[in-house]
Amino acid sequence: MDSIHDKKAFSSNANLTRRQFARGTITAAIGVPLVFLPERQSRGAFAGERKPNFLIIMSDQQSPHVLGHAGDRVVRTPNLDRLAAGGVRFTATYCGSPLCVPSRMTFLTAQNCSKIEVWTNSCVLDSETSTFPGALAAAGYETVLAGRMHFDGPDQRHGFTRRTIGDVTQPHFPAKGKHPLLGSIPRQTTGQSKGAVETAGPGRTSYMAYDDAVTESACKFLAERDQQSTDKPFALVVGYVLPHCPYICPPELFNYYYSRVNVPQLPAGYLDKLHPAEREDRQRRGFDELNDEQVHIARAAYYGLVEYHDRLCGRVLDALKRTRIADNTVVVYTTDHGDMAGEHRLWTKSLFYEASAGVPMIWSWPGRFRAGTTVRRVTSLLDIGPTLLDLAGAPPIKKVAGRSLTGFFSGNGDVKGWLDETFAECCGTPAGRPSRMLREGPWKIILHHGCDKPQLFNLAEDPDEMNDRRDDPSCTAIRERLLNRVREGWDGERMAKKIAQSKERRQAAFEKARAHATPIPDYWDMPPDANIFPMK
Ligand SMILES: [Ca+2]
Repeated sequence: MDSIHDKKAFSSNANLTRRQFARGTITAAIGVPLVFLPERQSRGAFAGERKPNFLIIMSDQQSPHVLGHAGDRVVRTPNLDRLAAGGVRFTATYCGSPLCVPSRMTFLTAQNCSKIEVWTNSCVLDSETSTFPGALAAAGYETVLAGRMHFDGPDQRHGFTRRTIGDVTQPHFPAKGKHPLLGSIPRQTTGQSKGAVETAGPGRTSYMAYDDAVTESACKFLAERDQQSTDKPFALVVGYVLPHCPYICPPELFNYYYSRVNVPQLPAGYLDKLHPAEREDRQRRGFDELNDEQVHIARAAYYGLVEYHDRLCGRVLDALKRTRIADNTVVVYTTDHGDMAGEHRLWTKSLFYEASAGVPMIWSWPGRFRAGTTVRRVTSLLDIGPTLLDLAGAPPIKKVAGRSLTGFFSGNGDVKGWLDETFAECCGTPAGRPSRMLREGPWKIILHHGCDKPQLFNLAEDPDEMNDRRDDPSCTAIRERLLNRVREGWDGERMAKKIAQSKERRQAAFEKARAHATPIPDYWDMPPDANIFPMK
């Protein structure tokens, strides 16, 4: 590990004065001057002579728990661990919705689902809504998308000035029949029910082929950018589809993890005490019908996919390191939402448990951001856009829910007066109920439309969220206060109506597009033989 990024190097410097830090006069053992910036939280706090480039890696369905630096002792993620050790890691970051399209559109716009009216994978983001790629482009950035963003509808850019490779998701995805990218692998392996777990194990899928191609495309962009003499900064988003299910991974990785992963078990009586909305959801998705061996196989495959993904991230990070622009490039790693991956004996997403609604978030700018910092404050994927605009010294997008994180990147890694609060919304499964989550301090409250009582967890006392306090008499006051807060400005009935309307509109649009054989823009061509399953 590079000693400048070593946590120990910082702890041994803990007694140095603020003035010494601010002057940047301390020299690390390897002779590289450490640059410490004074604590500033204003716009453009890190603005220098040159605007920084941005490399944002966004995976799909990466559990915030299944990462070496998050404490998982089984998974091998050396590349992301190295990025975290050299940067600022956030441990309480949430997505705006634990489902692909709404999460990504809230990420791009820094606005909550109800504000942009995107709650499901059939809701289309209005092209007139401001996005951070659009705002960066207006500020002089080349905004480039290498890979997936799961845009629905005809606008496949939303502020990106170009795409280096098409998307893996077809905007005109057929409503029924075979998955266009998975050959003979059942379509439900990409879904959110027990079918995603029943077909799992060693093999290869087009999702791996896609991420290989995305990696190549991103590395090529960085190498080409290194050769160009231009002052125009870039913001490159590398959009991966892994470790999204199918829970199918290469045999060598599957075998490695099959002999190492555990099979989570539920405490006795747990299912009897479930909140009615969760009982309904579990029954509909059929997760409790899965046996231990099915859980074991899918978990091993998920771990294998995470390692496969980490290797690809390593290739992109190494490609950046080889360039002359690395020292002026901010790197961000995150995902659109997590995966329960067997925790609570649940799978995939559309749940507000930490493994599904929580996301990893790492920020790195060697020599500028304080390395080895862990931030435990409550933050959101919606904060990424405002932070990038702040670092770019660009005008912020007005009236957004996201907040700039730049104050966390220097000083002691804390921001005085930061409000530990974030909201998320969901209606992500067929026949799912509209629901809204509020995380406030140690508390998480989940309001399910049509149910009398919310779910309530205290994450400080119960980090695994096994003890719903909805009926706990000692929590009456906090429950009522949070219930009022989570109800504020939110209408589950209206949300359900709008979602139904969006489905009808989407169906009509797709029928029209198919009838006219409209070419699909920005779509990736799958190579032959991309799917092999099962595989020895
Ligand atoms: Ca997703």
